[in-house]
This record gives sequence, structure tokens and C-alpha cells, in this order.
Amino acid sequence: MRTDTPQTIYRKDYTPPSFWVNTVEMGFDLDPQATHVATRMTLTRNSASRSKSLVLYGENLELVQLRANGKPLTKRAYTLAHGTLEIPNLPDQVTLEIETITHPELNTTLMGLYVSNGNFFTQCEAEGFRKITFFPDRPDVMAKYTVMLRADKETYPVLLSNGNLVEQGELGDGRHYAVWEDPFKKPSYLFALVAGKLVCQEETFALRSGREVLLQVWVEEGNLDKTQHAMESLKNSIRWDEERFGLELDLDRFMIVAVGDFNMGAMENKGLNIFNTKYVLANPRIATDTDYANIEAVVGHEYFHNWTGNRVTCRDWFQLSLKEGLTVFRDQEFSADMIGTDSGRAVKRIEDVRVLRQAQFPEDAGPMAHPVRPDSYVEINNFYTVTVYEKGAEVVRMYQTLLGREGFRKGMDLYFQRHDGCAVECDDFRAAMADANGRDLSQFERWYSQAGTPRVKVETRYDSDTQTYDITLTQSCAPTPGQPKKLPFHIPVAVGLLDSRGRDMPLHLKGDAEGGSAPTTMVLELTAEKQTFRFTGVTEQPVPSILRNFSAPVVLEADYSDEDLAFLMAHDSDAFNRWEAGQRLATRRLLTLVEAVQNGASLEEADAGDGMLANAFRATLNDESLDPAFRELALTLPSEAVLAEQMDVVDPQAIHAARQYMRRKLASALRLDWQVAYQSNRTPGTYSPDAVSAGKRALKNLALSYLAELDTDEVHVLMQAQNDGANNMTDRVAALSALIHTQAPGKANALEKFYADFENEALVVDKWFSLQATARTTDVAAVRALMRHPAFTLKNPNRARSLIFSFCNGNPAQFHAEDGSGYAFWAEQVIALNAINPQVAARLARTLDRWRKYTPALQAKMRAALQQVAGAKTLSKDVLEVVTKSLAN
Ligand code: B3K
Ligand code: ZN
Repeated sequence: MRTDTPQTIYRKDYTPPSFWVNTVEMGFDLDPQATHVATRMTLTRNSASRSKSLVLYGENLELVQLRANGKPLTKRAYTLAHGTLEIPNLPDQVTLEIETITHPELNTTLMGLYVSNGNFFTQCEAEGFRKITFFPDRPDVMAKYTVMLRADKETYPVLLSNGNLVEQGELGDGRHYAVWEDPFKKPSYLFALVAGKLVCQEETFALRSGREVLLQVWVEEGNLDKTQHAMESLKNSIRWDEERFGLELDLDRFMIVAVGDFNMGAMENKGLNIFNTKYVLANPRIATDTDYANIEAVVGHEYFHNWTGNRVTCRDWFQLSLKEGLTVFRDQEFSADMIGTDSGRAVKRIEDVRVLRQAQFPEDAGPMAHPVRPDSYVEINNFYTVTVYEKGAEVVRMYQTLLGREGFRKGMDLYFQRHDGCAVECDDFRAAMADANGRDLSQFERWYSQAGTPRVKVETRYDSDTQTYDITLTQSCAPTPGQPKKLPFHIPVAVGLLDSRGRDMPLHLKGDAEGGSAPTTMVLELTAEKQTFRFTGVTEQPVPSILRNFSAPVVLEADYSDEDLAFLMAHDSDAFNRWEAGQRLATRRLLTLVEAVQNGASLEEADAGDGMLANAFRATLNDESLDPAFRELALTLPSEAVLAEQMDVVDPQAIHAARQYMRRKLASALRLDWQVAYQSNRTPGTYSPDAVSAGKRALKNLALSYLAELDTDEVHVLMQAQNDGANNMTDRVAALSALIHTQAPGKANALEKFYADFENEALVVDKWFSLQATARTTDVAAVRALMRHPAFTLKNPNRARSLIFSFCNGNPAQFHAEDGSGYAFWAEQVIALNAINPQVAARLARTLDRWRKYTPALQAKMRAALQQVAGAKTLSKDVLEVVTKSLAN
């Protein structure tokens, strides 16, 4: 916590460290009140550095002793101010010994060493290691670590750290110790320790090379019935990285540990991944299909970091997307490959693009917009964003789209060949891709340096005389903070042409060599501001399918007619664009209705006689050739957040009213079809989270949620029966969520029973809170009442997110109540959280960053709430950065 004006860090100011660290030995005497840490490191002066002094960082530490080459340093031999310890006049080779004390139990920030439910955990990325000891805590300083943990044996029977267990034993007086050695050099942010009462599921696993490794999933006692899926996911991840990228696990032991108090999803510490329980624990009773899929993705993600992040790491935190964008891309591909089918891959792609549009496009258009490789930050933790992660993954995906799978693999191979064991930059990755494929990717650099979502406008012209078809693409990108003008991006645009029967036409691009069979999808490379691509031999007027599989993270402006969209929705061989066409059609209708609401017109009149959307939806719903999972996505209307993005001035109430009207309309127009879909997509028998069963449940439960809009006795019975008879959490939650949106007589009971059934399952209690937080009838007063529930606490991030974040981000119509009560509530919670956990508080602070996009009346109230937070007496730099940037002109 600081009150002085926080410093901005710039990428251009990077300088190499004055010393390298070769080895680090650490001894921990673990005690929740005061943990004593003794660190011995050997350092070598970096001849390439111009600065003479050794710079170490430390936060909230008591410095007990400092010795250089065995001699204590007096206070005159160093300076210590603002978390920086500077030691001048050291020899070129030096051994430094540091003793510090930290107070884990008082540490509510969940960074550094902290206590959760009586056990010790650490979180060091990005700058948490400096809360454990003084250290050159920056990712380009990589060292070999040996760690000795000492603690009371009864209270802390399990002692874990990175790498291999090399020794353990008794210390007398009821204490014991363990020594861990990590054979690989690593930056301090990958350090971890865990100590406490934990149990594990373990297995030995044979790598492709034949080497056997030990895999462990550690949890609190009582949770061993929930580790199987994480273990399976880990084994699948190891196999996948061997097969797809030829990358093998480099350690003899790989551990996953689950912790209930955690700021994010999980952390890739070398050999000792620490996970939020949400991304480990699963069984059919407590976890939904989505939970199962998320666990697989996050286990994969953290495992894949072992190469992309750990073996090759980041030179500085501006390069964060080097490891995060790449690793998200890898986990997306892994999940898609685990489903295995083409249509399954498309479903996964649609889900990923939905996240991008719902969260990243708004970020790119708001005051916190930043390039994938940012140029500056105040608090690095604020830059673990959807831009760095998800847009970063899109950037990596574009290499694969441009170079092909094989070309991409060649680039990856060269990247590891060149940089294994090093801390590098995004530019090094791009260079490896370019050099391995003999391609010039210099313009592609702009994806890293320019913020904002490019817009690509499409114009087409068919000439029946010459049988040519022209596609003209024009790109532009709106200004973002600090970047008024943008240069053209290198954009891969995958296109196909459909004939009048909906079949793919063979593509011949003018100027391309003929020969071989003509492709039906072609990647056009848009590099100029405006470019025309001419197709020849086009025998009839086609309907173009543009940006297939979402080949670039752009907004596509194409003036399709309604008929074209319905046609593409019915015929496009590209499943992504098939989905996209339906979403466009629905968005168009919904925006018309929003306008009607705003003008006080009747929605029935505005919509009179228009059956096009309902007919298209019906055709999709009943098309048995399509996967249920795809149908579920296609029949889900664009979210209120996505609709808001389409408007110049956002009116949350009008959006909500229009979308609800459309849901009711589709519910009654397709009533019989929903009923049939409900019945025919049941999944009787033993629960399995596989993609086919999950897809059926998703479609069945979508049908239930539409039917719930009708609020009839018949539907009440259906929901109640599902609620009472469900043998898995997916169906149980879906039934309860449908129930609470109706007048069903059993709804209050069902809510109570759900709590009673699961009150000892923290992750399910989170679901119980978030279901209520996002219910249409839940207003601020109801949320405040829920906060008084004995199970609620702000201190646990999952719980805070389940209620407060769910309400502020997931219930727009109530949160944006006209009286501003939602904003006042938000300000209160940001300030309260700031005192406990700045990282979590700063995430919540982001909720209002797009205040300028709302109606003037809402804007004024939002600004007042932001100012209230900005004016709070003590504010972390995390929250201060967000509110300051939000309010800036
Ligand atoms: N690398 C971590 C994120 C750390 C966040 C620090 N505030 C998890 C991940 O992306 O895998
Ligand atoms: Zn990551």
C-alpha cells in the first residue's frame, strides 16, 4: 500500500541487470506468525551492464542480517528505501547472505508467502518473490535453486518445493525438514513452496522416450475423490506436447497442488504448479461440464508453460504475451484436439472467439487499451489482461494461419533451438517464425505494438461477362490511448465462395499459378490499407464467406442482406461462419428492438410479422446433422455485453428488455421444437463429461431455459423434476437457474435445498452465490443481503468473485440501475477489497472503465463513483492505476 505517486515503468528504459545470480540456497523456518528465511546466493558481475551497484528488491520484509563474502554489511554499506536495496562496491564474484522475516498469516494479498486454511503457499509471479527475500526479482535473472524447508511435523507433514526431493529427515523437537533441488535455471517468479496437511493422488507415467515420471495431485484431506480428472488432464497434456510439438517433460516429478485462496486460476511454478481449487477439483456431484473443460484447459495451460514460459522465459514483463499468448494458443489447440472432431474444433473456436469479443474487444476500445506487448505500466499485475492472453493467442494463431501447421512447428523448433534456457522478447519469437519459413514478417510486428481492434470492411463485385469476382478489403483502426494513428496490419483473411446451392466453389486467384486441385478456402493477406483480390472462373454470383474460422482478431464490416445471412447460416461449410451468420442476423434484429425500446415504441409492432430469425433458428435447432454443442451455441443470443459493444451509447435497460423480448418470442415460436430438443438430448445413465454428452446437456438445458421464459405450470414441473432427479451438477445448476427465473412454487425451496446439500463444498457454494447474483430479479439490496450470509467473505477471492463480480459484471440491467445504487455499491466494494487484496480490487475496478460509453445520466453517476474510489485515503497502485486511467481524458 502506498500513497506517493506511483512510478510508471517504460519498456524503452530496459537495462540489463548489474549482476547475474548463479545459485540460490534458501532455508525456511516456517511459522505462520514469523517465518525466518535465510538466503545465500552467488553472484557474478554482468560486464554488459553499466550500473555498478547490485539492486535487490524487497517488500514488507524485516531485514535481520546481510553478509557479503561472509562479512556482515553495516548500514553504511548499502541503502534501503522504497523497496529497493542497493549495494555498491561489491567484488565481481560475491556470495551474499540475507536473513529476513516475513509474516505469512497477516498476508491477505495472496502474493509472496501466505497461509490458506492453515497451510503455507506461495505466489511469486509477477513480483511476489520480493515479499519472501531481497532479490533481483526480475525475469531475466535466472538461477539454480536449492531449498530447505523446516517446520513442525504434525502441523505441516508435507513439505514441497520445485524440482527433486533430495533429502528429508527429523530435526528433533517435533520438527522435520525436506531439501528440494531444481536442476533447471529459473527466474524467481517461478519459485514455489507448499507446506501443510495435504494428501495426494499419484501415478507413475511413462514418457514417449521410456523415462518414468512421478505425477502427483495434492489436495486437502476429503478431496481425494475429486482429483481424477485433473490427473487425466495432466497425462493428456504431457502426451499432447510430445506429439504435437515434440516437447518432453524435463523433470522426474511433476506436482499440482490445489489451494482455496488464490488470486487467479493457477500458476506454472517449475515442477510445482499451484492451482485454484476451482481448476482442480471435480466429480459429477460438484462440477459442471464447463468446470471439467476448464480444468482440462488450465491443467494443460500450466503444464505447457514448462516449455513456453519456464524453459524459455521473458526478458522483462512487457514481454508477458511471449509466454501467455503462446501458452493460451497451445491450450486452445490442446482442448480442440482432445475433442478430436472437426465440428468439435469449431465449437471450441467459437467459444474462444466469444470470450475475445465479450472481454477483449471492449478492453481494446477503452481507456485501459494497450498493445499485446505494452509500452508502459504502473502495476504489472494490471497487465495480466485479455489483451495479453487472448488477443496474444490470436496473434500466435495468425502465424499458424499464415505459415500452416508445419511451418508453425518449424518456427517453434527453431525458437527452442535458439533460446532454450534464455529470457527473450516477443521479437525473438517472431524472428524464429520468419527465419524458419523464409518469410518477411516485419509488418506483422504491428500486432505487438499497436493497440486497438482493426476493422476490415468488405466490398464485392461480380462481373458475369468476365466471370470474375472482386473482394476489396479496407482496414482501419481507431485511436487508442497514446496511439492516435495506426499503420496497416498484416491480416490473414480466410475466404470461401458459396454457389447458389450453398456449395463451396473452387477458388482461383488471378495471378496465382494454376495447377493441382483448387482450394475452397484461401487465406488472403491484407497488408495495405486497401486491397482488391480478383477471383477468376467464377461461374455465378457467389455468396462470400469471409474471415473463416475467425482468421484474425478484427471486426468485419460486411453488408450482407438478411437473406445472405440466413443462407450462410444454413449452408456455410465453415462452422464458425455458420454460427457467425446467425449471430449477425440476431444482432441486427436485437438492435432494432433496442431502438424501439428507447423510442417507447411497442416491441410487438417493431417486430411485426418478422419470422426470419425464428425460422432460421428453428431450422438450426432441428438440423440433426449438426452437433448438439454447435446448435446450442448457434441458438444462444448474443450476450448483453456483446450487444452493448455494437452501440455508440449503451443503454443497459433497453438492451435487456430487447433481448428478453426476443427470448420470449423464440420460446413461444419454437415451443414444440424446444420440447422435442429437451427430450431427445437427455443423457441417461452414468455421467460422463465427454464433449458429445456435454453438448447434449448444453442443448437440452438451453431448451429448458427458453421454455422457462414461458413460465407455465408444465415447465415448472419439468424444471422441478430435473432439479430433483439430476445426477450431475450441470443439470442441477441448469434446473435451478431456470427455476429462479420463474414464478415456480418450488423455487425458494430449491435454492435452500441446494445450499443445504452443498454447504460443505466451497466451490458449489460459490455457484449458489453467483446464480443469485446474476438472476434478473436480484438488485443491489438483494446482493447486500447475500453479503450478510454467514458463508460470505470478501477475503476469499473465489467467494468475492462469485457474488460481487458476478453481480457487477454479469447482471448489467440491475447493476446499471438508474439511481446509481449499483455504482455506489461497486465503489464501496473496491475500497473494501483494496485494503485486503489489491489485485482482486483492481480487477473489480475495471468494471467501470468504459463509463464514457453509457447514457449521459449513467455516465455522471459512474464518474462520481470512480472519483470516490480515486479519492480514497489509501489506495494500492493496482487500483490507483485503473481508476486514474479510467478518468483520464
Ligand atoms: N502465469 C500465471 C499468472 C500470474 C498472474 C500474476 N498476477 C498464470 C498463467 O497464466 O498460467
Ligand atoms: Zn499462463
